[in-house]
Formats: sequence, structure tokens, C-alpha cells
Amino acid sequence: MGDATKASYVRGVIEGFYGVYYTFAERDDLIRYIGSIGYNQYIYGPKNDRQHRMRWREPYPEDVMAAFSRTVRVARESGVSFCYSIGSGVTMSYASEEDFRLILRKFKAFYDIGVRDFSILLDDIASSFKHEADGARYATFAEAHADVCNRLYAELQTWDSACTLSLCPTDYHGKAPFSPYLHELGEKLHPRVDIFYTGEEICSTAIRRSDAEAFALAARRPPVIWDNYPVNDLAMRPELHVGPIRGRESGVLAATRGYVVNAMAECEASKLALRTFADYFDDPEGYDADRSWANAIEEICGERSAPAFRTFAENSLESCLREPNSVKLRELLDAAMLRLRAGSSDNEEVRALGAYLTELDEACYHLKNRMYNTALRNNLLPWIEVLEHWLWMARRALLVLEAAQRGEDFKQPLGWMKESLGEIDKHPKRMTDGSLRELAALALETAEAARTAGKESDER
Ligand code: GDL
Repeated sequence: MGDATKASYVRGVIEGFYGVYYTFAERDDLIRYIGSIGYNQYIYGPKNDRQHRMRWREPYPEDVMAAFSRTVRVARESGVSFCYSIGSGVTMSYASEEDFRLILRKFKAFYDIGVRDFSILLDDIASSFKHEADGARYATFAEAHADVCNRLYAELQTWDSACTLSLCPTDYHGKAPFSPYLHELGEKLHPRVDIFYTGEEICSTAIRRSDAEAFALAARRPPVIWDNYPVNDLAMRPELHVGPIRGRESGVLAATRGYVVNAMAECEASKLALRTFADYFDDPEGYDADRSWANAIEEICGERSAPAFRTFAENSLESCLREPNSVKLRELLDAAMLRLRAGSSDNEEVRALGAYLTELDEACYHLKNRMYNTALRNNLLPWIEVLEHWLWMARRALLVLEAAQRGEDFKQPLGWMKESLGEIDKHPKRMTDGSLRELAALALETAEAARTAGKESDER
């Protein structure tokens, strides 16, 4: 990619998730961070900001605008353009002049504090008109969207020709031939208005150059990729996405106008994936996810805490990227299970599993109590907690198996093991690939067999 292309290519982060969104302090820090690693845009669009979406017609309170003004300054100082987006599709009437003016009023408030990049997010809405007037004025949804955007863009251009507008269409994922909506939108929308595309899926396992090219053909312009990794909202809330980006072909950048990454509600923990995206943007051909991840961990957690974080994170890889999770744990468990099922609990394989459980325990302790990056520590806490339940459950299962084998009483560890299982089942977060349940099942089975055998000998 030449320098000229690079200068206008959007490398962004979007705060575009559902749920609790960032505080201004978190956002300012994140903007400084992404500016320092080569990103050039921050798109503000948290779904649960009421003045952004559900109550988009309302202006922000004065003190909130003052805070935005400080954030816009932080962004400028960091070499990042702050883009304000509005999620007006939830209730707006496309035919209403008043609604059109209200969007402009919202944009103008941001224009006045220095914002020049704007976006309208029409994702996650019903794809039919809600207001009678819309059906009367427009033949299709696409026509309405194109018309509103074209008029917005024209107005923004009268304010300052540097103003940009981008759009998240209602159909923002999929594959060729794409919907009639997208084709019509592509035909009618001003060619300078960029369109977001999340790939074949909403949360895409892979994004290929051919996906972007097919989208470009339908939408009559190369898309801006909206990557839904590492975001972890809605049904993904149990997962913590701290692994590196994978599965994005190197040719995607050349076939797109920009690339924005939807972050997690866990602001500091999002930096891990964002750091690896920055390496991918810098050198898509040479991008090595494992190397990039190792560097990201050292940089964000600090050298001292990197090993503990890595041990933790290797058990937190469940995501749309479909990277295998808990590989080391699985291997150790498989080897130990062979021996345990054969009735032996005192052997090298079982000891190796025990040692790994200790490693997990030490890692959790370190991350909670010794890591300097306390913002990260606070983000990780719920996942550390559930990982601790897993490792204690496994330790207790091993105690049950050892005791049963020696013919000793195992009531106490069995009770504790069941308690841990209960904690795991009711916990809102998920860690590991869940394979340690096999160990619990074997402990329960063994305990049951021992009890039955005991009963039978009592009866005799
Ligand atoms: C979506 C939403 C986004 C959400 C993401 C992941 C787009 C364009 N919209 O569909 O706000 O965070 O899925 O759940 O991706």
C-alpha cells in the first residue's frame, strides 16, 4: 500500500457494542493508546447510549457535551479523528423533515466541538417502514436510506468540505449475490459515502479479499470492514476475547476503504486484540498472529505478568474465530484420564495435570494481586473467578479419585467438588473448553461405584 492510500485509509476502533459502555476516562485512554499504535479513527456509537440510539432526538446534557469536547481534543492530540455516529434507525421517519433536522442538530453540536467525521448506523432495525409517510414517499427501504444519507452528506458538505459520512446499512453481512436492498443502496447512495460490511457473518470466522470484492460489486464501492472481533456483547457476554486476530486474509486491506474494529465492553482487555490488529494493518502479508500476540501481552501486561496472563488467556480463546481453546489443558487431561480410567491416580500423567492446575492457580493469584495493570486486572476478575472454580473442581475430583482408590473416605472432597460444579454452572462467564467435566464425571462414577460396593459388603 502506497503512502497516499495509507493516509486516507481508515484504521479505526468502533465503540459499537450493546451493554455498559465506556466512561470518558476509559475512552480517552483508549484513544491515546490506539493513536500510539497507528490507528487514525475512533467511532463513537455505543448502542446503549440513549442519545445515540433509543432517544437519539434528545440533545446531550451540557456537561456531557463538555466531556465530549475534551475527548475530541484528546483524539486530535493523538492523531485520531473522532467520528460521531447516530443510531436513529430505531425510530426515525425517513420522510420527516423534522427528524432530518434533528439528526443535523445532533451532528452540528459535534461539528461545533471540532468533529468532521460522521456516521449513521441503520443496523439491527426492522427492515420495513414504521411510519406511513415513509411508505408514501419511498418505494423501498434502500431508497429511503440513500435519500436521507445523500441529503445529510450534502448538508455536511456545506458546513465543511472536509466532512465525511459513513453508513452502516441494514444488511451489513452476507455473501454474493447480496440483497436487492444492498444493490439499490449502492446504486442510489452518493459514491463518497462509505458503507460498513462485517463479512460473510455478523461475527465472521474468516474475512477474505473475495468477500470484500463481492460486496464492492454489489454496493458499487469498496466497503469499510466492521470487524466484530473482539466484541463480546449479547450472547457472547460469557466470553472474554483476548486472543489475537486470525483468519483475515492479507488482501482484504487492498480491497477496502477502511477497517474498523468493534471492541469489548472490557476496555483495557480490548487492547490485546487491538494491538494485534495494528500489526496486521502495518504488514498484512507478514502478519504472524502468534508473534504479534506475544508482543501484545508483554506490552500490555508487562514482562513480569506476561507468563501468568498467557496461561490464563490460553483458556479464554472461545470466539467466532474458532481457535482451539485450552489446548494444553486438554492434552494433559486426556493423558491423565487414560490412567485414571485404568484405576491409577498415582502416576506421572496425573501429577502433570495437577502441576498445570497449580500453574493456573498461581496465574490467577498473580493477575488478581500482583499485576501492575490494575485496569486489566479489573476487567479480568469475573473470568479469573470462574477459572478458579474450574481448577478447584478439578483438584477436588482428583482427591475423590485418589481416596476411592485407596479405599478411604471421600465424602468431603466429593461435596466440595459438587459445590465447585454448582458455582461453575451458575457463573455468568465461561473459561476453558469445559473438558474438565470429564474428570468430574469420572469422580462421580467412581464414588457411586465405591458406595454401591460398600453397601453390598455391608449387606453380606
Ligand atoms: C451486531 C451489531 C453490533 C454488535 C455486534 C456483535 C453490527 C453492524 N451491528 O450486529 O452493534 O456489537 O453485532 O454482537 O455489527
